[in-house]
Amino acid sequence: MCITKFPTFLLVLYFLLPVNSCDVVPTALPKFGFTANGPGEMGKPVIIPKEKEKEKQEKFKINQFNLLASEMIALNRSLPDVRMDGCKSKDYLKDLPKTSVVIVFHNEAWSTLLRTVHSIINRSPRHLLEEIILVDDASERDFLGKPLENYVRKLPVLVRVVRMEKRSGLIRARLKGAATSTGQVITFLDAHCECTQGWLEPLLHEIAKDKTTVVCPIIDVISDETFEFMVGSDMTYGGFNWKLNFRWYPVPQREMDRRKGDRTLPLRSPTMAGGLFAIDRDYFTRLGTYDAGMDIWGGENLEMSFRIWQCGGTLLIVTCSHVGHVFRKATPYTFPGGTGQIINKNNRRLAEVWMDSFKNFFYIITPGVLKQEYGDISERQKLRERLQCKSFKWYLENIYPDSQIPGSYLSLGEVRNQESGVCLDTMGRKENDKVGIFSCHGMGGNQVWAFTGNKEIRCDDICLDVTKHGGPVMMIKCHHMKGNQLWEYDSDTHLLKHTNTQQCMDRPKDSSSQLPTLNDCDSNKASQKWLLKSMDVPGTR
Ligand code: LR7
Ligand code: MN
Repeated sequence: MCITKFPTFLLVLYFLLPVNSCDVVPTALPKFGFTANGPGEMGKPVIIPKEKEKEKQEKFKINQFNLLASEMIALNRSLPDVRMDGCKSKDYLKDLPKTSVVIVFHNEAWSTLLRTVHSIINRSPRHLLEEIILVDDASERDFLGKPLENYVRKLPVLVRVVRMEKRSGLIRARLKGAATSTGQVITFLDAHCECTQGWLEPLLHEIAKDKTTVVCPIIDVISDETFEFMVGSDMTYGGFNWKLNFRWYPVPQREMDRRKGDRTLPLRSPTMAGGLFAIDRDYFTRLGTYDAGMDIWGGENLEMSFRIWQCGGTLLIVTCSHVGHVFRKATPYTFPGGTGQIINKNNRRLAEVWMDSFKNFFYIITPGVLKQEYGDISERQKLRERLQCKSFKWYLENIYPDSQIPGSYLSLGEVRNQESGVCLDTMGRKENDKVGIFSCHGMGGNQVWAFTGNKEIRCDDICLDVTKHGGPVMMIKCHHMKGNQLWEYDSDTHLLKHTNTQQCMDRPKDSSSQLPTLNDCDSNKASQKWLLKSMDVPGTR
């Protein structure tokens, strides 16, 4: 039966090889065994010739990356050693624990999945690798069935394929992978990664030193267009914004100072991207593994990050460890139940369990999520109590003082002009544009501002910023350095004074202008009086 799937030249091959037909790689293209100058070797980009442009575009749709390019690259392609020089001469502990590597996938491409597996096998010291576990989250591709099992059986490292009975999402699939695995450390990877020279030892070293340390490599970028391998930066770390989107932000000076400028030392990161990390098995269990009430995709990375820090652990980016990941611009698969609903549900679960009253930042900027049901969270709340985890305020103040959500704030809501009933309003404009002014509507959205303990007026990662007398008042990315983003509020006079110019926020001179201005402060002027009002978040329990 399987024979008929293959073109004649492969059939011939079949009779020459001591395997049954189903053992043959399911598509004819992905190759094992590289040649020094083959496509993509040493992480070089693969350029598809013009005449194949159409085929490229067709295949791109399947996985939302250039599948044609990926299939031209050997499954065991070579990569450059991208480590900093100081990393190459480091000594690691003698008795490092063994790891199981758990990879979950749904409809992953053959070439990217197997290139992940080969890169692990080829670049991990064998005595540190217990096994590789592939968890199939109910994929609908024939080649990920028996052919995958037959292929991995012949590899020199134990690779086990386990299957979810129905589509469950990456969170529950990882839980199954973890439960199946036996290594002392569990390393999770996405299904389209490539490990580089020396990636594993520094990760295991940090865990061996302290079992409550959770470690991530630097995530290098494998281009979704060319599969070029591009070195990731050690000068960014994980954060998040008010919408609870994971974001990379520049490593702050305090973290450089703590490491005395040595960039080869692990970096304390407020959050992790989620896909690539290693954790001690017992610590994973004690910490409450994952929230199994989360579906499909999203939110679990922040949930775990908050949990690690708030419950006494440490989250590090180990800058001597590099693993590439294919970043794509769109997801290729379906979200049963709706993309928005699933992500909102997961985010509500993490906000409700871990963020205390700071969840209001999330709710006020995306009021639509309040309608989203999020199921029973009592077990996770009990976990938080049992582990005696610290507050979210503690996390913001001690682990993430440069967060977009301020650890302390005087108000979160509208900034209302007392006299005229107009409010500061982003007008839907973005960064580097002027802030506007519009009738107060009390609905949050574009009229939500926090006056922070650091005396910024900010909406998410945007701060009100003035560079010259008389304004304009600009919306600039918050820089945490006070300067032009420093304001003072006098709750008696209601004046909002910009410190550098020593001028006060004023309503526009001419009523048709929808821009606030700065004028010399005058507490007798009603047009300079602003009410900083904290809004209620309805429906929170
Ligand atoms: O239903 C699903 N079942 C799955 O098994 C949906 C996904 N998956 C698998 C999928 O095949 C892949 O191996 O889960 C993995 C992650 O999904 P991706 O690769 O489609 O998404 P992503 O790379 O954008 O995912 C990032 O965010 C996720 C949030 O839930 C997870 O935390 C991913 O692990 C995470 N990936 C990374 O951190 C890699 C670096 C990206 C960044 C920043
Ligand atoms: Mn991914």
